[in-house]
Amino acid sequence: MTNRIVVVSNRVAPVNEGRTAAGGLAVAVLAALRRSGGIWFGWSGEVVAAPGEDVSVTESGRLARATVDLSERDYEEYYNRFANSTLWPLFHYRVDLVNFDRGNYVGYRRVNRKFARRLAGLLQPDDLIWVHDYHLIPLGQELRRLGVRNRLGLFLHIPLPPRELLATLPVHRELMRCFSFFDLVGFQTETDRSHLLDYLVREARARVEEREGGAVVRAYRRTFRLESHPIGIDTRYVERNAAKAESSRESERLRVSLAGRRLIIGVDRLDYSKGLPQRFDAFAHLLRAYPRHLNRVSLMQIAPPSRGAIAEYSEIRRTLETLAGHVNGELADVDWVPIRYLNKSFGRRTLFGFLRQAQVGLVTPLRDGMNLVAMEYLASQPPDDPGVLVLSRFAGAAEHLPDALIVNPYDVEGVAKTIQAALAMPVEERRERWQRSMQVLRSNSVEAWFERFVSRLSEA
Ligand code: ADQ
Repeated sequence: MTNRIVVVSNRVAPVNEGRTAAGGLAVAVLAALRRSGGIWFGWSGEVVAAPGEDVSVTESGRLARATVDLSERDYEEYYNRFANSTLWPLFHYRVDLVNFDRGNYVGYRRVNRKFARRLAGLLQPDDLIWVHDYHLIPLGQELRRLGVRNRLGLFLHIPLPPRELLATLPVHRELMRCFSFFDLVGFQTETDRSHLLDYLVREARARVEEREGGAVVRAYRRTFRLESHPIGIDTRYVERNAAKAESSRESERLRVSLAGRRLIIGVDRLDYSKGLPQRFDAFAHLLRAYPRHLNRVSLMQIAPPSRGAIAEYSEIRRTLETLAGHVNGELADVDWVPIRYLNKSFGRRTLFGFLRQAQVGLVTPLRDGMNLVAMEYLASQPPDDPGVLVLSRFAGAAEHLPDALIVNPYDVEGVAKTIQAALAMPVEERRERWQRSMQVLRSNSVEAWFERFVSRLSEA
């Protein structure tokens, strides 16, 4: 008999969203929960004046969606402040952007405690509980305090920085100890896993035994495992839909507007971790250093705004507007704009159609847990004439996709040169690199990732 799975994440995707709107992760979670039976627990996305103690449960077949609302204060302290203005920049190595305030940490702990209390009431003894991401690192400890003895797993979707950066957080000791209350902690890369191991050995005198598949750690009088489990995408779905989207109205509009010119594409949430100013600089450098590309190549950067309530996010938005304005003002022609900069979202299939048309996919974050767009770009390519992925060495994806052209996003001239190499690459080499990358993506789909983690958790 398989255990029931309880997935816990900050936000719960609507169950009936289906494949069109939901991302790969939501689709994989929903598919797996439908099979095994289970619960998806988390915040409803609603901020209300006085949230009750109740959990709102909607069932659909063997799957239940269980959500709680947040108060204005919880939302601010837990979500906007501690999770997104402290942990997010710190875990992306941006110590300069960290805003730490003890009151916000208290709010973060309070919301984790509330989540634990409400979740505990829904649990059965054999449930496997799988918690996702940096919003909920203390949830394991809070559940254990309530006497929950179930198997508990945590997967961190974002990077985990080196010990010396973690130590800048005034509450690092309390926070890092929280990892020990899970039976299994999963990371996107070996690098992230090694950073936590190093922290635990040096700061908490952990004893570590490396075994096949990961490390068994003894620290804080607990035993737990640290493993790397890179996430994937729904590869077949992307391949199929990118091919279909080729003839969509939106793809046609893009094709007509390009009038035979070549396309470089970037798709990211508007976030300072994604390296967008450096990317615009690199593209401008390409045009200046190789003027034959003037009026021949465009960069289309799609970047829908996110986390608008946080100052650093409005700032990066202003920086990019100014930068795109300068480059376009300097280099545009009557019938051509170098940078098409779009602050909006598109349906997933439409997006795959756009990715398919681009000869170069430019994925150059300064730091990224994995980066699914890199994978979606590859899976969207036409097999007989695939484009080239230019990928930052600081994206987790670089550890798994060595056949991309790997760049240092801080090296503007180097990135420009690599884009030039991508644009000039002969079709045979493009095909070979693409096929090798696709083997990785096909064997590690998001479904395979989900099943692997659950199976490791059930053995933990
Ligand atoms: P994100 O930081 O959100 O995810 P990413 O991995 O690139 O980054 O995923 C973004 C998803 O949103 C992709 O599926 C993409 O197609 C979609 N998307 C982006 N812009 C869009 C637009 N304009 N319109 C429609 N869809 C858009 C976090 C971590 C990553 C990690 C993932 C999964 O920061 O490092 O890869 O979780 O673990």
